[in-house]
Amino acid sequence: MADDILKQIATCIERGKVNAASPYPPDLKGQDGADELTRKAIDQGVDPNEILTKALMAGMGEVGRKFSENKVFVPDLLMAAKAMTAAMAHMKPFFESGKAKHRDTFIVGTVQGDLHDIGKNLVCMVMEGGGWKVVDLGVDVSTEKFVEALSNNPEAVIGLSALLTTTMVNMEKTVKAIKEKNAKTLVVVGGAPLTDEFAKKIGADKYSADPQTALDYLNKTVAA
Ligand code: B1M
Repeated sequence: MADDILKQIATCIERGKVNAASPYPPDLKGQDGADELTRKAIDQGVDPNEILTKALMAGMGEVGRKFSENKVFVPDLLMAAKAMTAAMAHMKPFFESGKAKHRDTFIVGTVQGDLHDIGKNLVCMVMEGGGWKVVDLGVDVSTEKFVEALSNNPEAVIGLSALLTTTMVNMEKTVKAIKEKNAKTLVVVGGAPLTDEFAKKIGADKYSADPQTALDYLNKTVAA
């Protein structure tokens, strides 16, 4: 039962079926989309972590794989992202359910040249759920913008996200500028093409493969 709905959601993400009202893709016209099915799954008591990994991320992984094989194209990725965003709106209260008092400020953004924000938005939800005050600078964030945000919140920690091999290199300049501003500011980096080795090489304090690792690291490292 749970597996069925998870598969249906994954298909909606992969095919970019946002909601029942959406006419795209034509062969799914009139059927429930990622929006309604995610709501239904939550109402049926399916574990939100399973919805995230087995449906949302699985569907996104599939569309990404097909994109690599030239079987789908940028507009398909955009529709998949729209469907994922609609589904994630239902997940927000779950991730925020552990909301506690604000521990500290977490400034986060996707680095310059990079427009991918779904992973970064998940990081925001998990950090907020962990009691952090999140300052989300959005996508395509310049080094100067990160440094300016740090000037306004000198005690904050910083999170940088990148999804492209061509933009992960922009992280190095940003980490350097942050550390020049304040050598003690913690910088966590994440995103699909990154590695632990890369994070060390550019002087970041932590590579985090997923949002929970970032939260656990910061909770442990920054005194409450
Ligand atoms: Co693009 N894209 N994309 N894309 N896209 C990828 C990343 C790609 C791998 C697809 C592929 O080829 N298979 C490829 C990158 C190749 C590379 O560099 N190695 C790619 C490309 C090439 C491009 C364009 C260049 C395509 C073009 O125009 N020809 C273009 C670039 C635009 C730009 O940024 N300047 C482009 C555009 C887009 C869209 C705008 C259409 C859309 C993004 C919409 C949006 O984000 N609002 C899009 C999408 C959807 C994807 C895929 C399919 C999905 C990304 C995603 O949201 N994943 C992606 C292929 C894939 O990943 N399978 C792909 C789900 C998300 C939950 O995972 O973001 O990895 P992820 O986040 C994870 C972790 O990485 C981690 O936590 C999250 C949860 O576990 N994490 C952090 C992320 N940031 C973190 C920060 C942290 C900690 C953890 O601490 C601070």
